[in-house]
Amino acid sequence: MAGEPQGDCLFCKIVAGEVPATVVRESETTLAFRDINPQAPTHVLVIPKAHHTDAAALAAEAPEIAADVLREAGEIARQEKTEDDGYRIVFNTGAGAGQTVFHAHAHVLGGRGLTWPPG
Ligand code: D5M
Repeated sequence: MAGEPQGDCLFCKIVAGEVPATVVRESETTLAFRDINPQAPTHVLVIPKAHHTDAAALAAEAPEIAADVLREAGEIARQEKTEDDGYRIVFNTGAGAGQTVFHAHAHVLGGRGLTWPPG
């Protein structure tokens, strides 16, 4: 069921404390931790604590929490001092777009010049 923890989900295990992560922010509904394979000086993942498979599912199933994820992403940019130079919030959605973990997550990337279009 939407929002319920999934036993085989890596990010549910991070929320449960069963897999370690470098947590940088936490709210009642969200957790933010450093990406294990950083693509920029700042590369933080913001996830809903509840399990939703991707950003679109999150927005449909729990729109308030989708808003929490976006607000936390902005707070991370401020905390990491990437706000003034610009930063990127990315939701890879679907395997074809590079999504490898099917628990919604925002990548917050900053601290270097970011080109467009992305690869
Ligand atoms: O992004 C999934 C991201 O999750 C990818 O950038 C690596 C990251 N990842 C995978 N395992 C971990 C752990 N254990 N800690 C922190 N970050 C992790 P996607 O958009 O699905 O490709």
